[in-house]
Amino acid sequence: MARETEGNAADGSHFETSRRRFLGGTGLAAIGVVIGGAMPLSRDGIGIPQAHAQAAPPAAAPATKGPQHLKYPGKNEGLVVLGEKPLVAETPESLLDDDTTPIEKFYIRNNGQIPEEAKDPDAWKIVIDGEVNNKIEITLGELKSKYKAVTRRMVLECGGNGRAGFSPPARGNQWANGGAGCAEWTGVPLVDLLKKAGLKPSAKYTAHYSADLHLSGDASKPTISRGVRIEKAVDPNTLIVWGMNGKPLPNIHGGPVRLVVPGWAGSASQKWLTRITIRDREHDGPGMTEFSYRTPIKPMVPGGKGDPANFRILESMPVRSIITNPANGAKFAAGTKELKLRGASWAGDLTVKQVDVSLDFGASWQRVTLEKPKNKYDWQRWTATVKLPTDGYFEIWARATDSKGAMQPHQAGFWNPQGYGGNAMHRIAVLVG
Ligand SMILES: Nc1nc2c(c(=O)[nH]1)N[C@H]1C(S)=C(S)[C@@H](COP(=O)(O)O)O[C@H]1N2
Ligand SMILES: [Mo]
Repeated sequence: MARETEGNAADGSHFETSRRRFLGGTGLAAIGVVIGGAMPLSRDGIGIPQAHAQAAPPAAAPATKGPQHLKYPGKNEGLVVLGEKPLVAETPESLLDDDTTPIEKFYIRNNGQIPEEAKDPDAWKIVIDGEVNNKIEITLGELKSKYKAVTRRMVLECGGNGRAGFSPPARGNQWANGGAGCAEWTGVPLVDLLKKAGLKPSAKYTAHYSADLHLSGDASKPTISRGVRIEKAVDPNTLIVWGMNGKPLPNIHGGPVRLVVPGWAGSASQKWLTRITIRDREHDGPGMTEFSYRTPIKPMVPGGKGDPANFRILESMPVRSIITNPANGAKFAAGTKELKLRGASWAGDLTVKQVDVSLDFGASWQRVTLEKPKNKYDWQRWTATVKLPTDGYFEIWARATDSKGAMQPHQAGFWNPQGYGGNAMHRIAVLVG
């Protein structure tokens, strides 16, 4: 859908040129330049739009250095590189404006080396073993022909999404809100294979394995091997997928075949899937232990050391909303009286009940028009029209509330060493006139 055609009047091509120049820096930093460098924004103050945090890595990078853009075949150059080895790139919120995230705009998260593309995808083998009555060995070709495929639009979100909002900075890739995307996934519910294999009463947990080499090149070390409670594994929305947006799953996204465990930390969604071992206890592969994908049971002191005994596994992701149009740093003609906003929101295993926006730093809020999800685990798109009282600098804040009543906080809280669960509300800055 050509969304550009339905945006704000000021958001036409004429303006587009100047905005691009305007955004040559790092969004808000660029506004600072435009209005004379007097922007009272700091990374830790309440007035810091999260999008700014994304462009400002913790170790005080020179303020003039903008985001590094991704150069990867088939990928949009607007993606921002968070790490090169392994390759990690996030999607700026304004590039998540499509109802279904196109492959070219979908975020990338690797922990190890990217494998060579499979020469013969249908010959790819998947094994299901462990606490099952009948071990299964199946090729992708057989999986496609013998099982009934489903297609669902579902959010995949990195467990560290929102990490850049933590203060002091948490360890790991400094995601703003773009470690997430919503694609149409085609595959077979994992439960259909588990039924065929026959789960033993002792089956408690899954362990996922794949073909990507560890960064060190040591083939005996799995790059990452996470798992989920058996209840999540048998949820009909947990899929073994080979299709993304109607195309074969690209290699960079784990093709020819991966898991999609929607609503939970993306790390459970093993790419280049080769084996699922059913275990009789919580899995303990790389990414399961100590502080990895775990959050504190009792809140800990920010920046503190943390006691592994006080941590539990992160499962469902928290509620989040993003403003996808306008972009952070957008500039509008003098006299613009209203802005049309678009966004998306999602809430892990839950749905989103309400999204509100504020133009006055949270003093007053206005409810948006929120769409229903297409199917469970789809994100919910929203729109709103806000009135501008005058020309000048405005921040637009958006906050979502999930179906259980939990609302996004103003600041990322419940600090933890690896920065999970950061879902501070998204803020953007716009300049009118
Ligand atoms: N084999 C393998 N699977 C993996 C990973 C990985 O490094 N190797 N990264 C995980 C993490 S942390 C996330 S967030 C998602 C990212 O999927 P994407 O790159 O398709 O966006 O894949 C998960 N599956
Ligand atoms: Mo992730």
